[in-house]
Amino acid sequence: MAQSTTSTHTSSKSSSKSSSKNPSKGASRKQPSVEVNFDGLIGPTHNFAGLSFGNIASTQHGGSVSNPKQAALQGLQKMKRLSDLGLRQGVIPPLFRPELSVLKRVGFVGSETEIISKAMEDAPVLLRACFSASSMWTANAATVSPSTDSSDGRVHFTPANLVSKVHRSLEANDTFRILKGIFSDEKYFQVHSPLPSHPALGDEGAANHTRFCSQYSQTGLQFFVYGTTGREGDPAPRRFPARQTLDASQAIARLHQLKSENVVFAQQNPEAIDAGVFHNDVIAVGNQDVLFYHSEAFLNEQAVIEELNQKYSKISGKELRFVRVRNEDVQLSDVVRSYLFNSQLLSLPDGQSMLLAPIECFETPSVKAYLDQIADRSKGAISKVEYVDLRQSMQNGGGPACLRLRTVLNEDELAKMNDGVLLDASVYAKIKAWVEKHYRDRLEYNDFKDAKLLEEVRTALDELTQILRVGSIYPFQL
Ligand code: SUG
Repeated sequence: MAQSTTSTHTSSKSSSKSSSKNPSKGASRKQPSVEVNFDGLIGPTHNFAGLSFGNIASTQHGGSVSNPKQAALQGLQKMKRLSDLGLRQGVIPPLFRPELSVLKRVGFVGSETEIISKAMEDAPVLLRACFSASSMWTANAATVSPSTDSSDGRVHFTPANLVSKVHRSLEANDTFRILKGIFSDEKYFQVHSPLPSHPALGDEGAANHTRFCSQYSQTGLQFFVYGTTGREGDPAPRRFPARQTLDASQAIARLHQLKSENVVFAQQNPEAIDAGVFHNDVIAVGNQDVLFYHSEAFLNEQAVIEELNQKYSKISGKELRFVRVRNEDVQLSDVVRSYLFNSQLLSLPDGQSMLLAPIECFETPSVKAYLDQIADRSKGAISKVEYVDLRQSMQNGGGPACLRLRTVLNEDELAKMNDGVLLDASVYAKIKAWVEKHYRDRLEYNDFKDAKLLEEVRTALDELTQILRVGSIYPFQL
């Protein structure tokens, strides 16, 4: 299926040890940095619950039978592909689901099976929310700023509060703990608390954040895209909710100690949100000096592009490359159907840039026609395309880019993080065997009351913490 192929290299875990104990700005700047994609491993309760109003795929597939095993293997295969391409790949373990503590907090009592049966009758939406495996979409886990950009020379993480959807809001505190566990050395990393849980500070993480740079180890320009200012009279979508606010984006930039000259805030086009573009990463993707985007992505497109250009050239002395797809070439409805812009834009070790696109792009004629000519159309900014089958995640509105959290790290930082979560051939083989052993190949709503399911999940996740060497991270292990 690959439109073009690349020679493969196997990535290996970082073996370098820290040469500098002081992550001063100067020291970090001189070191080579790499982008590490941390993908969310798809959890054993992956199901189609129709929980995300405004996300068309989620609504369309609500109530269908899911295949958690296939979902996890599809996601894992994508991680393996990146690793084989010579890129650094990490794994974020799934959160434990069902999150029964929420059902207890809203008054359900009794044994686990009693709580679930009662919730099935009285609070089916909440029950579905508690079973959701939505932490797989780690582009929404946090916003990350590399040490080169932050005044204190540390890597900053802010877990997203995800207040817009109840099932997603249940992720924030656990994500905080997991990130804290992986990036625990406070000399190098700061994991902030999620922003306060209120729609006025609605934050969806890296799905609305892009960083431009000439090389990963250079200072970058951080681009925050929000859905609404929240102020009356300002442009806002009418049909579907805007999930990210300007106040939230500004708060992240402040927490991460970014300089105002290195930051651009832009509003998403409300009409795009109303067409099903619930995050900016459904309509734009950037990497290094390239922004690949659709003409309907931003309100005040011209002003946004000018500000990006101006700030980027001040930082780097170079120009950004914009690859703009017009509505005449690919209509907004095809953007949403195919998830063209939810592709991963990757810098390969040989210097080429590759778009890793969902297979649905291959199957959407206007998009396929565009991608067949991508090297010419982008004037070489995007060299080639490869397609990946992530249908299980895609049916819930999550493409390749949703499944990964990009983190730029230098050698010291790689050495200081918990490297058990970095993918190599051995970790890959262990996770694959683990999925094949523990996961079901069909799951639907009625299965939630099966007491065996909970036991299966506990046994599986307990084993996973040993494979990834993350210690006891789940409530049932404490
Ligand atoms: O938040 N879907 C997720 C998809 C997240 C995609 N992420 C990015 N674009 N970065 C969401 O809407 C659907 C769950 C369900 O309906 O069962 C869901 O949560």
